[in-house]
Amino acid sequence: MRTILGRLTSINVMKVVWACEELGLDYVREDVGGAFGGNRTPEYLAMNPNGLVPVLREDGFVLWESNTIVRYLGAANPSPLWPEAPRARALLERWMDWQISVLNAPMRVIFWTLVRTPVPERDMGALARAVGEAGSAWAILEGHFAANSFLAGEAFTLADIPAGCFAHRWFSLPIARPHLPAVQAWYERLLERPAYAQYVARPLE
Ligand SMILES: N[C@@H](CCC(=O)N[C@@H](CS)C(=O)NCC(=O)O)C(=O)O
Repeated sequence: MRTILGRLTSINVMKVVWACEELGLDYVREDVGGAFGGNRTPEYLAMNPNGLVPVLREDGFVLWESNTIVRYLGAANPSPLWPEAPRARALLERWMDWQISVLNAPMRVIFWTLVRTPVPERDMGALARAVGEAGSAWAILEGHFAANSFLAGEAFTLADIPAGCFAHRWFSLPIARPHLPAVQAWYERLLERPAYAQYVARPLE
């Protein structure tokens, strides 16, 4: 039995759901976190001491950190979406780490300012700085997508999932985006994937 604990409005939960769908894995998902709560109980903290979502539970095995969960699902369920060769895999993993280390912080500011903060309380200076930083990060991908359809080359892989989740926010929110046509074309390719359209490209809340 595979269970994803986490509300679907969380970008990190979306990553895991999208990965399960792409890999054709059975799962159930339980709403935890945000307005649903349940992530500060002793039972939950025993699974994830950070009190954050998502958590993946497979029988007695428990795992947290969304990108780690996506990597684990790929490794445990061999498919063309997650290559076995160490170098091929490392070239994908670097983009997943890049999402956490470079893209995450400014995208979080943009999302929280425009979606989760009441208008009078918004720090528009911080928003402008974050849009600039995120734009510089997306420009790095623009260079990559000038010669590649996906992060691994010509085929979609699990490496597209972490940054792909942020692409929907980047292209949906009312911000002054730099012109990055290759990144936009990648986002449009992701929108053609049924699981992305259903679980990631949702109204922002
Ligand atoms: N690095 C962690 C971050 C997890 C995280 O920040 N989760 C947020 C939602 S996106 C959370 O649990 N917030 C508290 C809540 O939902 O109650 C991961 O990728 O899994």
